[in-house]
Amino acid sequence: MPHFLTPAHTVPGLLLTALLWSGTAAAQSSDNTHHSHHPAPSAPTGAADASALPWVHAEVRRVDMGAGKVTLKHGAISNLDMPGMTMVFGVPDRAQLTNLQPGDAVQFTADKVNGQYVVVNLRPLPGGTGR
Ligand SMILES: [Cu+2]
Repeated sequence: MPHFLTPAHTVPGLLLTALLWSGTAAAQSSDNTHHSHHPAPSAPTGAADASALPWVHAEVRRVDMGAGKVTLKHGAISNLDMPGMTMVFGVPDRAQLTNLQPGDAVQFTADKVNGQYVVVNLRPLPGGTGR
C-alpha cells in the first residue's frame, strides 16, 4: 500500500507546516514581549493584518531610496500608540517610494516589525501637493 498516505507520515508533515507558520509569526514580533498594539495576533497572514491598519496622514520630508527609508511628518498612529511627529520609517516595499518627493502629502499605514517602525502601505493624497 502507498505508505505516504499513512497518518504516521502525514501528521508530522502538518505539524511541521504549523510550526513553520507560527515560527514566522513569532519572529516578526520577537522584539515585543507584549502584544498590546496587535489587536488581532491570531491573524494567519500579513495581508489580513495590514488591511486592518488605520490610514494616517503625513507629509514627506525625506526619501532615501537606497536605504529604503522615508522621513514622514505624520499624524497620530493609533495602532502604534504614537502621537504625531516627524520620524524615519523603514520601507520594505521600496516601490512605494517611487515618485515620492519631499513636501508630498500622503497617507500610509505603519506597523512595528522586529522592533523597527515600517511603512506597510503608502499612497499619495490626491490634490495634496498643489502640483
Ligand atoms: Cu512617529
